[in-house]
Amino acid sequence: MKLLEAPFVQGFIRMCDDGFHQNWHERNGGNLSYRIKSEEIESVKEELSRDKPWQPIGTGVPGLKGEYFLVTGSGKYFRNVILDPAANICVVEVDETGENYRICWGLVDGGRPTSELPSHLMNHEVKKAASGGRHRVIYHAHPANIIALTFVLPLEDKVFTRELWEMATECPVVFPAGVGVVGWMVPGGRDIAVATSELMKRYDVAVWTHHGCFCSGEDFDLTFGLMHTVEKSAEILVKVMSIRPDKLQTIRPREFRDLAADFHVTLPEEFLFEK
Ligand code: 2HA
Ligand code: ZN
Repeated sequence: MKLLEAPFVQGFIRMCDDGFHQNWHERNGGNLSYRIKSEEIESVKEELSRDKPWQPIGTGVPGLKGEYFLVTGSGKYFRNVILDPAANICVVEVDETGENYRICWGLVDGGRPTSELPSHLMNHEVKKAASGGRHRVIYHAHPANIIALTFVLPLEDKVFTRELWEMATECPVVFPAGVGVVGWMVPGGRDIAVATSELMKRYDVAVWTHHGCFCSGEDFDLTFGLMHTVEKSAEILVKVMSIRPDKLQTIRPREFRDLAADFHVTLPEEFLFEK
């Protein structure tokens, strides 16, 4: 099969374009990675090269040794992915030590995989283990309302989780584990990767203070839908806070428990505190 026609590549390209049209990817902002299934990589193997040098990831991901990923390129713009995927995204392979990667396809005009490769791969390693191999997509975006909230809410998991849950009845069903918050850190390196992947052991969503958001999911629909739901909820909260300083009514802890019972989700009691 032609790599560019493979359904997983088409799904990846569509998600980049959808994210751009949501206004989550100004300039070269954001990055996306997909852990490719063995039958998918097998179906495109004629187009994979073994000639490029191994390069250090900058962290160790032994749980991903031998795996292949489709990832956006460092400095590349999401808005250009649909026009020229081969110049803006790439397939990378992780070596048998989990310390190095090499480019097997793409970035035809040169370049490197996303500057957030350490965060993506450490999150993949954690989510692969935590989900029994089901999670395959890690998505980083810069949605304006989530970022805005990091200036006005305390940077605590329990505050972000509870406020975002209250903004739409679907939210506790879509992200029942809640939302983790990473304080401000320099992006692109191992430290922020470690902090994020620590939160990802428990959550599918991590907010990066004054920067953006990371989401993890099983496929492109679920992961894009998760970012979309969190950002929509943040938008409602920004509107509510703009209209008046306090809510006249909201969803109460008892109502969250009723919802959890009917929708068969478990909501941690620590997020159902009385206010
Ligand atoms: O520019 O979003 O976090 C890509 C990024 C870095
Ligand atoms: Zn970013």
